Amino acid sequence: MEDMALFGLDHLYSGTFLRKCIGSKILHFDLDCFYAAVEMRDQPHLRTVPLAIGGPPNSRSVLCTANYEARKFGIRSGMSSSEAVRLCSHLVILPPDFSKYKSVSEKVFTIFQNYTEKIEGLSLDEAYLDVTQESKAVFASSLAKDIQKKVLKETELTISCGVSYNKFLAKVASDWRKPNGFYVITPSSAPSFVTQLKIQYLFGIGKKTVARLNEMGIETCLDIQKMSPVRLKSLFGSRYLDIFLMAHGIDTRRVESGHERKSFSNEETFSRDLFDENEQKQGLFRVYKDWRISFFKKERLDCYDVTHLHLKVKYFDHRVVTHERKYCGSLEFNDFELLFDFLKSKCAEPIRLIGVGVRLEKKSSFKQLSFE
Ligand code: TTP
Ligand code: MG
Repeated sequence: MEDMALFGLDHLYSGTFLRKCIGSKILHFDLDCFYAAVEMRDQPHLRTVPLAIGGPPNSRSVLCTANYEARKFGIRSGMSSSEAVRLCSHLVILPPDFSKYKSVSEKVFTIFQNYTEKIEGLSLDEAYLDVTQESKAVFASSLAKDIQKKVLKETELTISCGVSYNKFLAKVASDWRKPNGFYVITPSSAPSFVTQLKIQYLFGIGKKTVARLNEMGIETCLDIQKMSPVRLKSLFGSRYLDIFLMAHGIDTRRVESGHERKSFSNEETFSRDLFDENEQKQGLFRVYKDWRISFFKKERLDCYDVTHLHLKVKYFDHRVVTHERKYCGSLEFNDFELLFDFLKSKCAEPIRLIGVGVRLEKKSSFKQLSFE
C-alpha cells in the first residue's frame, strides 16, 4: 500500500473513485463475420460452405474475413488468400462489395440511434453505446437484447453483444459467446471474471508483448494484479496505470459519441406495387405514421428544429426520385398533407417503396446536452 501511495495509486481504493467507475451501463456490439454474413444472407447456397471475402488466391492478396465454417480450418482475417486455400482447398473466396456493407452498416447504426445518442462507432460493424440514462427505465440487458432482435429482423444478420459498466469489459463480453453472443459482466461478477482473464484481452497489448509476457509466466490479469507498481512500470512504461486498472476491471474511457441526430427517416417496400392515388395515399400514411411514432418515442423533439421534410419514392422499375422541402420549426399535424402534396406530383406510376423523413438541427441551447 505504501508503494501505491508513492505512485499516486492509493486513490484507486477510495469509494468515490470506485463508485464513479461502476455507475455506467455500456453496450458493445459487433456483427458476426460481417462481410461474409452479408454475402451468405444474399446468396443462400453459400451458407453451408467455407467462405471468405478477399482477393483471389493467385494474387498477393489477403482475406478481409471468413465465415465460421471456414474458421474451422484455421482461416482468419488478414491471412493471405493463397495460404487460406492451402488450408481448405474448397474455400469459396468472393471479392468484397464495400458499398453494400456500408449500406447494411448504416441500417444497423440507425437502429442504435433509436435507442441512444451516445454511440461511438469503431468500424462498420462495431460500436459502443452508453445507455446509462436509458437504463434507468429499462434494464441495460433488455435494451441490448431488443437491439439484437431488431438487427436480426431488419438486416437478417446476427450481432454479438456485451453488457458491462465500462468499454473494456463490454468489448470482452461481446466476444465471449460469439457468434450471436450475449454476455453480461456486472460489477459483482467482474472481480472473479478478470482474475482468470487472459492478458491478450487487455486493450492495447499487442501479440508480441503478450508472447513476451507469457514467456515470463504472466498469463492472466491476476498475474498483473499481483505486480508491484515498480514492476508494472518497468514492463509497460507510461501505460502501466491503464494496464493495472484494466487488470482490475476498471476502465475510465468514455463513449465518445460527438453525435447529433441529423435526420430521422422511415421507409417501407410494399408487398405489392401501389397503383392508384388512393392506395398510394394510404401507403404514404402508414409509412408516415410509423415514422412519427418511432420519432416521438425516441427523441426529445424539443432539442431539435426541423429544417427539411423529405420524401423518397421508388417506382415499380426501381427508379428512385427524392424530394426535399424546407420546413421551419416544429412538426405539426399538417405535415402529412404537405408530404402528400409532394407525392401527388410523383404518383403517375406504380410505386414500390415510399420513404419519409426530416432533416434536423439541434437547438443551440441543447447542444451541450450530449456531452453531459
Ligand atoms: P471484425 O469484427 O474484426 O470481424 P468479423 O465481423 O468478420 O468477425 P467476428 O465474427 O469475429 O466479429 O471485422 C469486421 C469486418 O471488417 C470484417 O467482416 C471484414 C473487415 N475486416 C477487414 O477487412 N480486415 C481485417 O483484418 C479485419 C479484422 C476485418
Ligand atoms: Mg465483427
